Amino acid sequence: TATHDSPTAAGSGDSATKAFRASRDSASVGPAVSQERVSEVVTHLLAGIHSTIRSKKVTYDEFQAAKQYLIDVGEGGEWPLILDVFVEHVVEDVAAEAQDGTKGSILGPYYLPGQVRLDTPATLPRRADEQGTELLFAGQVRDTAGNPVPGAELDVWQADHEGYYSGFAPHLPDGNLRGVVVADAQGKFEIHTIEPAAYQIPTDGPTGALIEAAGWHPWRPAHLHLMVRAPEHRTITTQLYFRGGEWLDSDVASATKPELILDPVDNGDGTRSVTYDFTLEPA
Ligand code: MBD
Ligand code: FE
Repeated sequence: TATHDSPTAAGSGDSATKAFRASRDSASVGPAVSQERVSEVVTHLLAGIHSTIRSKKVTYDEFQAAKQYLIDVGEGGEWPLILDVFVEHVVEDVAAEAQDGTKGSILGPYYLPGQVRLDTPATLPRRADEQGTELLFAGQVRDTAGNPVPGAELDVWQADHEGYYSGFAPHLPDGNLRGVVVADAQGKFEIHTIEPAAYQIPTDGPTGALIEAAGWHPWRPAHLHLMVRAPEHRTITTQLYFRGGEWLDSDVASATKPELILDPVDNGDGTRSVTYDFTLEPA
C-alpha cells in the first residue's frame, strides 16, 4: 500500500517535457528538413484528418472539444507522453525495417541521461527499503558476427514495484533504479535489481482522460528499458517484458514484441534470475 501521495499527471508531464527539451538542446543539429519533405508529410497528415472528419461526419462541437483537448495536452506537459504512447511505436517499426541485431522498442518519455556508471556486476541504485522481487539480470553483448563486444554499456531505467519512475514521481530519490552498467572484457554483464510493476498512464491528466473517454485501459505491461551501446556499433533502444505479465497482449503503447519477453526462473529463495543476450550491428 502506498505511504505517499502518488505523483500528479501535471508534475510528471512537466518533468517529461523538460527532459525532452534538454535532450533536443544537447543533440547535434541535423540537416534542415527540406521544403519538399515538410509539404509532402504535412499534406498527407492533414489529408488523414480531413478524411476522418468527412467519413465520421465530425461536428462543430467535436471540433471545438478537440481544440480544447489539444490545448490541455500542452498545458499538462503531456505531449511527450501521448505521442510516445500512441505514435512512437510506428516510427520505431519503420526504423526497424533497416535494422539488424536485437529488436528495438520505443524510448518512451522517461529516459534521463547522465546516470551513475557502474562496472559489472552492478546493483542499480535503490532505496534502503526498496520493495519488489529481487531480479538478477545477466547476459552478454555480442556483434552480428558473434564476437563479444568488450565494455559495452547498458543504460537501464525502470519503474519501481508501484510502477513509478524516479525523476517523474517526487517521492522517489533522483537516480533510483537507473544506471549505466559497463560490461566486462567478454561483453558480459550482471545487473541486480528488482522486478518493476506494470505502468499505469496517469488518470488525472489529458492522456488518461482520453483513454477513459474512449473506454480503453491505461496499462503498460511491466518492463525494463535499455539502451545498449558500444563504439562503432548502432545503439539499440529497447524494452524487456516478463513472461506471464499482465497487459502483455494489450499494451496501451503497442510496444511489445515476442522476442523481447524475459523468462525468469525462481531461485527458490524469493529471488529470480534471467539471462538475455544482445546483438549489436555495426554503426
Ligand atoms: C512508460 O513507462 C513507457 O515506457 C512508455 C513508452 C510510455 C509511457 C510510460
Ligand atoms: Fe516505461
